[in-house]
Amino acid sequence: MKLKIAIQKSGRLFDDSLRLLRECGIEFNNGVNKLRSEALNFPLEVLFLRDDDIPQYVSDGVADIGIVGENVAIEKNRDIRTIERLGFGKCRLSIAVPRSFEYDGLSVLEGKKIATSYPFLLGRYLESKGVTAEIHEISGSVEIAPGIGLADAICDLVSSGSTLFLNGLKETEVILKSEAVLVAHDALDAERLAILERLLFRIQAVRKAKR
Ligand code: PRT
Ligand code: ZN
Repeated sequence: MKLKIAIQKSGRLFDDSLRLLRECGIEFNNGVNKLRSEALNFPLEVLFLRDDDIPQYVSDGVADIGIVGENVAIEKNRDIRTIERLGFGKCRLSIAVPRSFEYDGLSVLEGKKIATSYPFLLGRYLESKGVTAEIHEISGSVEIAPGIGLADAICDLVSSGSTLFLNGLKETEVILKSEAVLVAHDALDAERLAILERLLFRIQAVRKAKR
């Protein structure tokens, strides 16, 4: 019996996800085919997937656990449990408007068009604040939307802020502070739970040693 963990195949979370497992003392064959890989010294099998697919694979039980940005974990709105915050992949999901836009509070976005890849998180936030806006879902290059007349504002991930700056935008509201999280299927059997406990113990030890 092996616990199956889904991690991002390539992208911003790939290196740190694999590094965390290695720091937990888990070794892998190099020359893995990058679809799946079995640990040599721990009952763990790694599945390499697109980050967007990880919540579904974990809720369906194809993977038992996964490492994914909290932004993706919440946006996909699947039945999964967040087990542990992992301290890397930090960013924020923010609303931004053109620099010339006179912004004096969220209510100025009433009736406006906001482009985002995070319609669920944005919709939930606007609703909690009692603001009604038109959410325009696009899958990439969100930050160019205001410049080409597609939207009045955007809601996207920000880390340094330089992408916003380069596109003439300013950040006005932070709606989520995100980092990579360990998520789990919500009904793991006892055998899998026992392996997860062992893994979690090591992850927590690694995280403590870094503080
Ligand atoms: O191929 P796959 O679908 O797996 O990858 P992806 O392209 O969807 O995701 P990827 O690798 O870009 O990001 C994976 C995760 O990293 C995200 O879900 C976040 O949890 C986290 N993360 C951390 C970020 C950033 N920082 C980040 N800055 N994800 C994206 N960005 C982008 C942002 O969208 C914007 O375009 O970087 C740009 C802004 O960066 P700054 O530094 O200019 O502000
Ligand atoms: Zn993705």
